[in-house]
Amino acid sequence: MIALWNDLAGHFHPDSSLDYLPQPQLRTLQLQRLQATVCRAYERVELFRHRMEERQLTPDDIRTLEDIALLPFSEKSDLRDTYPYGLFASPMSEVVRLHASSGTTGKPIVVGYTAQDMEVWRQVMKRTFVAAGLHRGDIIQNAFGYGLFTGGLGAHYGAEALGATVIPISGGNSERQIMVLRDFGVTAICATPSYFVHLIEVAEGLGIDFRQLPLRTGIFGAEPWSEQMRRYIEDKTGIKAYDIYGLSEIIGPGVGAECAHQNGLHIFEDHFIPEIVDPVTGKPLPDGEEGELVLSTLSKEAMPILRYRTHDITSIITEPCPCGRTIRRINRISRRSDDMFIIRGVNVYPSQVEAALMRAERHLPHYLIVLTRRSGLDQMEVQVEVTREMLDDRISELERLQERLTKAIEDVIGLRVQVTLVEPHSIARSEGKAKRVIDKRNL
Ligand code: DLL
Repeated sequence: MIALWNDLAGHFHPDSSLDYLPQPQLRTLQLQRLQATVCRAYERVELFRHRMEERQLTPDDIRTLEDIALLPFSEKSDLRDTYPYGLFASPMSEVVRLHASSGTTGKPIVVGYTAQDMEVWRQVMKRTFVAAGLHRGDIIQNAFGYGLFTGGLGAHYGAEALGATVIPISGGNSERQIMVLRDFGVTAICATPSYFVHLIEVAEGLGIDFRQLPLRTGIFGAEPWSEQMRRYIEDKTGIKAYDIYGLSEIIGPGVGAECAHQNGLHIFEDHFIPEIVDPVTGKPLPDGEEGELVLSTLSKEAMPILRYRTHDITSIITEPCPCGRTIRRINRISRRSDDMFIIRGVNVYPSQVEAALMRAERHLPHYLIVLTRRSGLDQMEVQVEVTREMLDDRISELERLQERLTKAIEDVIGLRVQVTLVEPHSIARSEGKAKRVIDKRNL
């Protein structure tokens, strides 16, 4: 079986033609790779072998793609419990790269890559850039953080594979970012959407208009952002803003990406199998239904992952994309199942609040949700930054704005919450993933 693995692994196509493989061929390739991955995980990773044995499964039971549903799930806690290298299927002598993701609690999770995994990563990131219309000759400012976070180096290697010029600026130092954007003839930028919104503001402060620059494409991901936020970015800057998706456990960025139609993210299905399951029962849901995304890797050597519960909520789009890519799409990930908080019995997701706010007032992208508890009752406050010009408005206009935002949120979540208008720049900006919720209820 390992021989089959090596044989398959040796035949990665170095271009993006795999995006257009006829479906039957794609499914055959997926099945071969799934079978090889299951073998590798079973033979080399104790946790997967043990879980399969518990279900009296052997790799030979995976005969069709549908049989994937027989396999056990894996979770972030599995990576924590086996920290640091317990899920590795390759000896350290073959692992050429490590990344880690800190998460919110406790130990980080550690992920590893062989040289072959690095090549796959380069290729899926190259395909990500191609899908967004980038090519050799583009000058890409890579403002994803470099380091243990997968965003910076993942995008870097993909940009090089594309043959573009990459500027490895990483996140932060915003004024220098704007200088580089202006002076280096940058045509595309990679960043978290929240950091790019911050850069728009810094540029405005410096009197620089993005529309006057060669910049035409933004590659944004690593955190949820709404369609309204995309519109804000595109309107303000005249660029096209593309959504890209990925997670460290699976490879980093490069799991899925939008094409020119900006209508869902194509999953690189020759390397990853997406499933949608009910977040509570774990039962597979039919295509088109919303649920939790579960991903399996098909070609990872160092850390093959079977049926990983991402906690990201989305659905599979079944209609073919007008771009002609045969790899299927998922809808934008607007929320995570574990993002949800409950206020007075109502389930609320931060992304609902963002969408409501920006629908009501499209030029106020800086907000923060603060949860507190008063006399045993949960309270939710939404702080929204107003612009300098608004500060000159009459009080009554600010009151009207506040009421409009309150109503917009109420319409979406069904609860009247406190909306507080706050001064420009009073909400902390992030260089990476934005923190949208501060929960003070258990302090
Ligand atoms: O955020 C990898 C990445 C880097 C993706 C750069 C895109 C661009 P992690 O730090 O492990 O990896 O975080 C993964 O971030 O499970 C989602 O909850 C969230 N996420 C990533 N991309 C998106 C997106 C990187 N486009 C977690 N929309 C994932 C919404 C996203 N959420």
